[in-house]
Amino acid sequence: MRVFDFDRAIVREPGRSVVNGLREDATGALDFAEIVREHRAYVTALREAGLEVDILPPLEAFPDSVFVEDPALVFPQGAILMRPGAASRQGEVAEIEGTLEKHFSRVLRLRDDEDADGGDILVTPRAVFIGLSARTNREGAEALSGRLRELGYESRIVQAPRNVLHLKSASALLSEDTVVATQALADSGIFADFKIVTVADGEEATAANLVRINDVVFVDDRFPRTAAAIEAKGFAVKRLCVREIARLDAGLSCMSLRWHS
Ligand code: CIR
Repeated sequence: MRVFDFDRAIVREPGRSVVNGLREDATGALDFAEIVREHRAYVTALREAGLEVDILPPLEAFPDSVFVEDPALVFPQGAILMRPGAASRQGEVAEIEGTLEKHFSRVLRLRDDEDADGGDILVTPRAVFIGLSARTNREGAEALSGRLRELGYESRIVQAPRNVLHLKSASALLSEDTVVATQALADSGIFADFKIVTVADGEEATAANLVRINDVVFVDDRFPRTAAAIEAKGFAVKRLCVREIARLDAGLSCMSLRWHS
């Protein structure tokens, strides 16, 4: 089985409070109805890709809880409850714990001072990359490395780019030996063991905030030239609109937890 072979996913519907979610650029009001439309289209795309999707109810007390990728990590061998680096998101962990216990017989945990967001974790067949960022600290990264070892995974702690929220805001796995990344991340050498498709000139770093699911790569439709570069390498691409969701510093990987049961 490949690390991007999935048959199950967990998502959470956005609550009305999602418009108050964290964002670097807080200019302009967010459009709740549009966020709901984009989220629904994403869930439909997951189903079309062959996944059975567990849809959790909205949590108004946690505006960013639609981004279920951050409070947990999931693998066929078990799940790890993370410790989001943003204070307003830490309660999301307890909210998803019961769902994970329902799906996984092993659920591992981090301690309170061990901050790590799922958005900083890039799973590859060679190692699980853990990005140090404003949300993932050294203590969190090292503790997570230990939990991953318990599940049978080797990890590598790397520096996430400073101009984006998470490591996976600017990189993703495309195949067992290929990643997509910004030119700056490619130049940093962290992906020296991989073939690299770089984000097209003139497109934002977040063009690499995409996700491979089974045989299809979900790409943000604002980035046609990066999508074309991925297609040119022989990958099937599904273009999805996440314009409004992207205003919350989020993208295609953030909205689901995916695993093979
Ligand atoms: C946050 O700042 O936490 C949310 N507004 C966006 C989280 C995006 N999550 C992800 O990239 N995994």
